[in-house]
Amino acid sequence: MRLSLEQIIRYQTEGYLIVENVCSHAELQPVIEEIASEIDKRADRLFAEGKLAELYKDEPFERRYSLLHRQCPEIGRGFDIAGYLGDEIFKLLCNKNLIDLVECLLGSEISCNPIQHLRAKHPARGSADGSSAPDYFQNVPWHQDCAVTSEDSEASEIITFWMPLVDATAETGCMEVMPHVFKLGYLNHQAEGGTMIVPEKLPQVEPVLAECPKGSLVIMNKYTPHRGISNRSDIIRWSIDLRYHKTGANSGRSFQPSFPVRSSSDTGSVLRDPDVWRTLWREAANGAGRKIHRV
Ligand SMILES: O=C(O)CCC(=O)C(=O)O
Ligand SMILES: [Fe+2]
Repeated sequence: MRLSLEQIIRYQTEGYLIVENVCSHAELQPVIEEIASEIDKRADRLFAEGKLAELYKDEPFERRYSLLHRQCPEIGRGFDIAGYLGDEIFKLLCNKNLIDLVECLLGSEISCNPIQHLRAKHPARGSADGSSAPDYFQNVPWHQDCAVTSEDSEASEIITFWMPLVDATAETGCMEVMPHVFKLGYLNHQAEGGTMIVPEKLPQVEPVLAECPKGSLVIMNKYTPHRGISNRSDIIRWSIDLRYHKTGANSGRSFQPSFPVRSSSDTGSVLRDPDVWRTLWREAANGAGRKIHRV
């Protein structure tokens, strides 16, 4: 799969692009099953510890985790890509269709950036009991992804690929983006309220709703302001956000592992073994707790 010249021009002009049908539902299914089995493991452990009264085993992927999380927010502790390091998510990081698109924007020497997340945006309606995550975690405020990279990566092009595991719509809580604004470069951020552009610096630009069906992608420049809107549906808005940069460029997270996913000059350098990837993350664990915001 390739981006057309028109798509490349649109991305380079507007600072974001929605690309449909990148991964089939069949390709995403093993990733979903791996996440579901991680949830199952966590739930069984918390149940055995007496922290969960109900396991909701028959509830679907789109609902079960919220019901468990409402009973016991501890189920979400460390629940992220680097928190479970599964084979199927590793395969997705290296997915051919996805990397073909990355290649259209970055060329053929590509590394997977360690800034990568699995997000479960819970239905807003169920969270009134106050036991859920703070609002800014659920509805990510206006920010540029550059704000969570170190300053020495300013020269690096680090591109975000955001992929929902359910249809991301205005109702389920898709993203909103500000087109063209990346041209302003870095805007100051504050950590209070969740990493966000300082209110006085927020551009007065009409945002665009970035609705994105399951299997499709939102691609963003690291200076494109974006935010997540509230999930008004009754399902979880599951999504995965990944970033890629040119191999050799500063990743903005030098204390976490980047690894080559494509190379035309040295195909042997491409990391294909998830065990090696897991080892890299385990070795990086002592970097945990480092400052990841800039101002
Ligand atoms: O998933 C969201 O709502 C926000 C995600 C985001 O900010 C990102 O992927 O960079
Ligand atoms: Fe972001």
